[in-house]
Amino acid sequence: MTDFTTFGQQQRPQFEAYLEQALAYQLEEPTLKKAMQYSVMAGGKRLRPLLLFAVLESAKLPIDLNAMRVAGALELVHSYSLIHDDLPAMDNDDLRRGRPTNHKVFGEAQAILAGDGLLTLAFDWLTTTNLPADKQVQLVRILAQAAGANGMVAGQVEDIEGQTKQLRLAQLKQLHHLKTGCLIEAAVEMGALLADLNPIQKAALLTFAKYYGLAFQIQDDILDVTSTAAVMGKAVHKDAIEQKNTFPGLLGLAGAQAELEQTCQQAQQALQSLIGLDQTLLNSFLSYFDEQENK
Ligand code: GRG
Repeated sequence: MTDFTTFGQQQRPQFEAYLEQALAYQLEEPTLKKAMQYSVMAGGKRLRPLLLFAVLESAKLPIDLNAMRVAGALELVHSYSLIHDDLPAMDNDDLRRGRPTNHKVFGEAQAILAGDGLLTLAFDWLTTTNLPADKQVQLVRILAQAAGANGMVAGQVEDIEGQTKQLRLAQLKQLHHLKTGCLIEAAVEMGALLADLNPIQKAALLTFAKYYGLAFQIQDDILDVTSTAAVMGKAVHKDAIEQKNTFPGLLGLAGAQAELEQTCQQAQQALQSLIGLDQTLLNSFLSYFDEQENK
């Protein structure tokens, strides 16, 4: 069984080729096409698609065109969320994935529309696979719930509102569960659905994803303090300047690092209760956090 780094190196090229070809084939309006392609094809770790693929790999199932399209839908939603998050009315960022943000290149109006186009295209993709209709409906529902008004959008609202008040640790965790965690959990849940896993396996995977998503956000907050814009491909030290609620802000840097370690252990424990699947690959996804520590 391969590890996270090797798996990513193996899967990213064919996934990106799929994205590139699907967007080139389907999109028509030239300005919108350019703006949508600009953000989707700007690199990125492709973490959510890789998580979905890893669930299939753990069940010894092939990563076929259906899986590619479903994972593509996740990446489209993720890319939309980053475009909108970077807008002046939201986080107001100039740099993303090492390049000028979408609105810096195409203007605010086109960036909003590129995000709208990506969000809706994701659901088009979920309903144009060769999967049975009932699975397509379930996939639509999982993604809509994770990305929508009780998921990522609600998290973004809480994030904006939270800027003017001091949050407690539980509130901060809930905010990030909604803003970042829900989509990570959806990736795993969609993989479990494609793999026809049983409810016990699915529950263990969702618990893993819950802690993985939280660890991901704690790490992001830590890197905002410890890393550089050159390494991260986006602005850093913004959280302190904007007096945002963060894990290092609430717990101190060492406290946030301890919280990260504990959260990774909880993710690992969830995997240990996973019966009938090879846990090695998903377990190795936790090494992402060790790699980031040196950045
Ligand atoms: C606009 C409705 C709406 C929501 C935006 C996800 C999000 C909500 C905002 C992103 C803000 C942010 C930087 C959160 C930190 C964690 C995170 C999601 C980082 C970006 O995801 P990565 O690291 O990005 O997977 P790449 O570039 O690798 O794809």
